[in-house]
Amino acid sequence: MAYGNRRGASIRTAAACACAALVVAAAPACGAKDTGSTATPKRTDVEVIAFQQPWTSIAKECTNTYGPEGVAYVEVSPPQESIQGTQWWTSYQPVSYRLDSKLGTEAEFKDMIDTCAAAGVGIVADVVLNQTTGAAHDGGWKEGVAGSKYDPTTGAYPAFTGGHDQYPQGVDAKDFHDWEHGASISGYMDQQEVQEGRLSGMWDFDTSSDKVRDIQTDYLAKLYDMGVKGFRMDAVKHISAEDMQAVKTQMAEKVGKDPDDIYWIQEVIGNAAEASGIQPRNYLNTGSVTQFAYVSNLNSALRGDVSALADLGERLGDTGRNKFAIASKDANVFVTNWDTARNPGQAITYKDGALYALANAFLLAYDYGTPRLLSDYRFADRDAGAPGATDTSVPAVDFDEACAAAGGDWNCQQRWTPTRGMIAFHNYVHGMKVEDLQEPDSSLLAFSRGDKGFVAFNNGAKEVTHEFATTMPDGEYCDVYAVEDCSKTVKVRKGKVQVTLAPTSAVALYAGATKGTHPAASRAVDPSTPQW
Ligand SMILES: [Ca+2]
Repeated sequence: MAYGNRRGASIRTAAACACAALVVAAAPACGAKDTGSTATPKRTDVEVIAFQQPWTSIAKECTNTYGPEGVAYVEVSPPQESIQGTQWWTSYQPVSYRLDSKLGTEAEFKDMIDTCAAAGVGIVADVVLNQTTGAAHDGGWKEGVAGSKYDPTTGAYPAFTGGHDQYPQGVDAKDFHDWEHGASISGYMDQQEVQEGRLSGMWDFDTSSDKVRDIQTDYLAKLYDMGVKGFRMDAVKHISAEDMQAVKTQMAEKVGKDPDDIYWIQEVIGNAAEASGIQPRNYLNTGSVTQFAYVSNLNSALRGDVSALADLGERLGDTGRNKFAIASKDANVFVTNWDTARNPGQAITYKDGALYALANAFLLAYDYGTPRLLSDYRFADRDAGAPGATDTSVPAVDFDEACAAAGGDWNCQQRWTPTRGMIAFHNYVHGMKVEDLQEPDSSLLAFSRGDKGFVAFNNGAKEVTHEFATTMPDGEYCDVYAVEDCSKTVKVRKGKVQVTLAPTSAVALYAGATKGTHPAASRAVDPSTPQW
C-alpha cells in the first residue's frame, strides 16, 4: 500500500514538472528545489550474498545499509559447524548442524536474524545437505570448529544427532550413498553417478533415507523457526528432485507451513550436454533455480557485442522455444557468485573494474529473474578465506571502517553508489515491462521500464553522446547510477532523452528520483565506490 502511495506522489511530481516546463522555463523551475525528502522505493526481491561475513557484521550492515537501501534478502554463508581451516570452502563441509560456525554462535545468528528483520531484511541461509566432509584423509578422529568429533575415514559423524538428539549415535557409513564403493563423481552423463557419487571425494548423504531426512529437516525447521526467511540449497544437482521435494515437504510439515510458501533457491548448474535428470527444469516444483546461462551470457555480451543482450529474456526464459530455458519467475540470476568469481573467464567480477558495476546495473535494470548481488572480499588465492580468517573463525568486520575508502580488503559492493541507485531503480520499476529497447551499435544498449524508468549502457572504450527514445514522461531526473544526491541530472523531452555515457558506464533514471523527490543523501558518491 505504501508503495502505491509513493508511486502516486512521484507521478504527480513528474506531471507538475511537465506542466511547468510547458508554461515557461523560468525559475523557480520545476526541479530547482532539492528537498531530497523521499524515502527509497519499497523493497521487492533484491538479494545480496554476504559472502563469508560474520553474523555480528551482517546485523550492523542490515541496519546501516541493506535495510535503508531496499535490499529484501541477505544470503549468508552456511551457518552450521564445519571442518576447520582458513579456506572459505570449509563452510561447505558440515560436521554437525550445530549453529556454531566460523561466522558466529547460535546466539549471534539469532540476533542477526532479529536485527535484520527489524530493518526489513530477511535472512536466507545457505544450506548444505548433499555431503559432509572429504573422505580422503589420513585416518583418525578430527574436530570441527565447535569441537564436534568426526572420522572421515570410516564415515562416522556422531554429532548429527537430530533436533531432539533422537539419534544419539549420529550418522555413520550406512547413512551415506555407496555408489561404486565410495567413488567420486567423474562424469555428468549418468544421473545416479552425479547424485549418489561423492562430490570431490566428500561423503554423500543418502537423502532417500528416513533417518537422514529427519535429521536434515530438523535442521531446516530449526532455522525457519528462528526466523530464517528462505534457503539457498547448495549442490542440488547432486540431490535427486524426488529427495529434494520430500525434504521440503517434510520440513514444511514440521513448521506447519505450505511448502509453496517457503522461499527455496536451488543451486543447479545447468549444462545442456549433461544427463536429463540433473537439469534445472527437474527442480521447479520445489523452488527457483540458479540460472548460470545468465552469468555466461552477461560475461560474453558485456565483454563484446552488447546487442547480444537484446533478446536475453526470451532466449533464456522462453520454455516453449527451448527446453533448457528457465522462466523468469523460476530463475535466480546473478553476475557472479563466489564460485564463478574464482574460475577465471567464467564471469565478470570485481577484478573487471567498471565492467562489474555495469553488469550489476544490467542485472538490476532488466526484467528477467530474481537478482542476487554479491558482497565479498578481494583475493589473490582462490582458496583464501575472508580477511583475517583462522582455522576456526572469521573476525568481525566493521563495514563503516572497511568501506570508508575504496580498495580495502572488502569490496563493499553493497555500498557502492551504482549499487544503491540501481537497487532503488529495480524496486521502483518492479512489474513494468522492458520497452523501447534500442541497440544503435555494438557498444550501446538502452531500454525503458514503462513510464517508470530508463537506462542506457555503454560497454565501449569511448565516451558517447546519444539520443534515445523513452517511454518516460517529460522531466528532469537524477542519474542514480552516478550520484546519490541528484547532482547529475538528465532531461526527458517528448519521448527523447539525450545522454552522455562515459566509457564502460551507464545512466539510470527513475520517475521517483527528481530534484525534489530523490531519496535523501548526504553525499554524491559513497566513499567505497572504486574510482574506475
Ligand atoms: Ca548426492
